[in-house]
Amino acid sequence: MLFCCKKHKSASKVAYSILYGSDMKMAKQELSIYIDGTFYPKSEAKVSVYDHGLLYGDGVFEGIKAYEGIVFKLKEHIDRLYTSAHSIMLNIPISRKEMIQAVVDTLKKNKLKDSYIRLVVTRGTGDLGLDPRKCPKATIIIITEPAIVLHSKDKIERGITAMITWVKRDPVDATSHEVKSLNYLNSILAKIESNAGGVDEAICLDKTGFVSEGVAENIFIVKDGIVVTPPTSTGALRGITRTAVIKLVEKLGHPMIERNVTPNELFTADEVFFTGTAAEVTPVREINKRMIGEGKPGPVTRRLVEEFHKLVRNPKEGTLIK
Ligand code: PXG
Repeated sequence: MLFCCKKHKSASKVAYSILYGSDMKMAKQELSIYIDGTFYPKSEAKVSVYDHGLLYGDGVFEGIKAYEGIVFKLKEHIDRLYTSAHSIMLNIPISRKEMIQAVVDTLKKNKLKDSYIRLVVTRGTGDLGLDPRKCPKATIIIITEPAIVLHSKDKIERGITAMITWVKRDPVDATSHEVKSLNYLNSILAKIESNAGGVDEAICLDKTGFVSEGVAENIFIVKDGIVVTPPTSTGALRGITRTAVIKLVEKLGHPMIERNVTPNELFTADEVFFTGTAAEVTPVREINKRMIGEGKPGPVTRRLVEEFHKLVRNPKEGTLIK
């Protein structure tokens, strides 16, 4: 028995308020979750305890955001999902086009225009034992929630605090974040350290001591007008926001370089910022108690925050929910 409820059942047990569109109309309706082509009410959306995504972290995922009816870079996220799946030899039983449609359908079903979308493909249900051959078919899950806020508006305006943690980014010959897999313990450990250290975010180095990325964000520095970001060979994810921001930096006329960055370069940068689907462009004002630049978001970062907000609302940069 895979799931515990009947197909296309939409009756709600727990009333859930969805903020829909600009009129903020409250609709008392439980969110629907897509599992393998069927919608389930959130309270009844379940997968088997024998799913290898749960048992072994065997699977891949994407975190995507929709802004005002446009799913930002949906095609790119779907491409990365299938690339990640290819890398771990996981066969996704539907096409990329069908997956895009499934995401749009889930958003429409939930009447969401501004949303955080979590797309998960696990190895599927199988017997105990980690051999993926035990799982005949992958499980596809699409969760769409009203948009999440990682850091408050006030924090973004002031810049956040961060620390370099002892937790090294998993190397590229291990469960590297080059693949967006369900193995996130490396990032979670780093996050636990930043929580314990009383700062907003953690920064991971690679095994050789170069800066890699945050827990779920890529990192950039600005020094003397030049913008630098570490390569993915440090075990960092090729972030979709990272790619978009690299293009924005170039469009704004700043030199943009991808190269190794040392912790010293972080401490002495004029500006540091994170990028990510949830993080968007987040200025960093302090790292390991060292003030970054003037201790507030610098001009390049501020401009990028502004431009990024415009970019995500540009219909050409995403897929329309229609
Ligand atoms: N590095 C890592 C390890 C990530 O997990 C990024 C960088 C930024 O990539 P994108 O493509 O988003 O620019 C990520 C992204 C979540 C969540 O729910 C995680 C991510 C994105 C959205 C939501 O924790 N990770």
